[in-house]
Amino acid sequence: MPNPLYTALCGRHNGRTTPFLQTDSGRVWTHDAFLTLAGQLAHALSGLGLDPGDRVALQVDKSPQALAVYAACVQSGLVLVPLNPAYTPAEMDYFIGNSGASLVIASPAKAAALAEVAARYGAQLQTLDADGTGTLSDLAEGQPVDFPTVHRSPDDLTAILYTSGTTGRSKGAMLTQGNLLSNAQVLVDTWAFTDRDVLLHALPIFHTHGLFVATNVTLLAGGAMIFLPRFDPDQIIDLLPQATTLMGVPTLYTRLLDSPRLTHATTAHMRLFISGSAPLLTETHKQWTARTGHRILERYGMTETNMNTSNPYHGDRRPGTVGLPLPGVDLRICDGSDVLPQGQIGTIEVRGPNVFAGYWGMPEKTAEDMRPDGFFITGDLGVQDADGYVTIVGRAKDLIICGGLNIYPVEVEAALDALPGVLESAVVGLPDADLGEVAVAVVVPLPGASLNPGAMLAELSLSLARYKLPRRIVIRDALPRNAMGKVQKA
Ligand code: MLC
Ligand code: AMP
Repeated sequence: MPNPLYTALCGRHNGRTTPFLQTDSGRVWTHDAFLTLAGQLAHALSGLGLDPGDRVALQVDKSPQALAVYAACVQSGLVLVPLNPAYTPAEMDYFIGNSGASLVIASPAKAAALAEVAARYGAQLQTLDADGTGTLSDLAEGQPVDFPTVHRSPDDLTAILYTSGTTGRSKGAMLTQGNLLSNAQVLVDTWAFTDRDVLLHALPIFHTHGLFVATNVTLLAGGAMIFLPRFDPDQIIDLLPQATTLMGVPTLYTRLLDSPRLTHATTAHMRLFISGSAPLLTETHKQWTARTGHRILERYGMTETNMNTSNPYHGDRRPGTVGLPLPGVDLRICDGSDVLPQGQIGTIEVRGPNVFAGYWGMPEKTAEDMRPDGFFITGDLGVQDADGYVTIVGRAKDLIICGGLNIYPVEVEAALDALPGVLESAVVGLPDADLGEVAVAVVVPLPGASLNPGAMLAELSLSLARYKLPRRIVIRDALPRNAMGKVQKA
């Protein structure tokens, strides 16, 4: 049955005994072994009564088995909803309820806390641990290895990825088969990936970067990944001689630069270093070149759009820019509904087969961000030079990107404001050499109230994932406001 994404990424690897995943324990999953597991998982999922189009919420630690759940969902037409293991049960409540997930796959350690949430929404619960064991694996074991691939068209949904809104609750970005496949094809060509590539994979697999960019590109090219549970600079440097490519957020590159072991010699086997998800400082780019002889290739993307621009593989990789619009991507710089002439700063808008199908169950939010002619308003501020290179100069959206993870001030402010004794708060991003930006909160107490930042953070951690917690809480009598009464975060 036609299923363009599964056919392109996986179908042709059946029976291939070439390495696909190598873990840090030394275990190697061949392409065939990976697809066998995915097929068995697809049988297990369909045995649970799941039908094509049903949502599967996946909140587990990174493992080859977790990645195989993704392949199983693609093959069986299920819609994957990958979620950060750092999310608290309170945050999960929203994602499970909003996505209408039929199944929640959780790590065993979280299963008890999530069972109640899953039950509230009528979802089933299965477990999958970092070592690949769990009730889901038990169900998959012994299943037939060939699963009849479910018919899908390019417009059918493959995944919903939640991206917090700058106002209101998180929005589920609906990504179709066509979005993911078109982008993977363009990236394989643009970055010259082949079946000889070995990608060092040290990113989480609940985001576009680690899940789609890294994995889809590798599967499509027929290459392999060294699949690491987390980022450890020393381990990466040990493994560089076995790899050809690395994809990372800027923090990975700055942490690698901190190691004296990063040299021309240790990176000699590498073909390409790619950075994205947050701004790579020109300084980092230059230091990297001086230390290794390699020019980091920076690209720009979003959950809603996959990858939009990239510096060229063969041409001039310009530090401080995110390169040129990818083939098939239309990009323009706008001020409101006016398209600005080249050289002027405005909001970046993009259109193309990479752009998502809208926000799950939120047609009005989709309409706010989508122009009638199909351009998506990214909320990033940029400028394009005469050669077409795009530079991102800021964000129109109130967003902090900390180590490649997004923190939405409005969400943290709402949690702070709900604490006893708090009148109001503002969360701002401050520059940070390691993480790019970190969140700092300025909090105004109610008259007569006395606030304890440590106790406030402990309280916040019950509802918010730890990476969203402000690094510092500063107590002030008032927030600076402009004549309109708007808080002056700058
Ligand atoms: C970890 N912590 C963070 C954090 N990462 N806090 C803020 N921001 C982060 N990014 C916190 C943890 O909660 C923990 O707190 C403490 O720091 C140490 O945790 P850790 O797990 O040891 O951290 P570390 O391994 O150092 O992780 C840092 C990191 C990681 C940079 C390697 O955050 C990471 O892998 N980031 C990549 C995210 C990513 O893939 N983004 C792509 C989005 S897709 P405590 O209190 O518990 O000690 C996208 C589109 C596109 O943007 O264009 O690609
Ligand atoms: P997310 O919502 O997690 O997909 O984050 C997308 C946002 O990350 C974009 O809208 C940009 O603000 C930012 N981003 C991604 N890549 C880059 C980059 N290379 N340079 C600067 N910002 C980036």
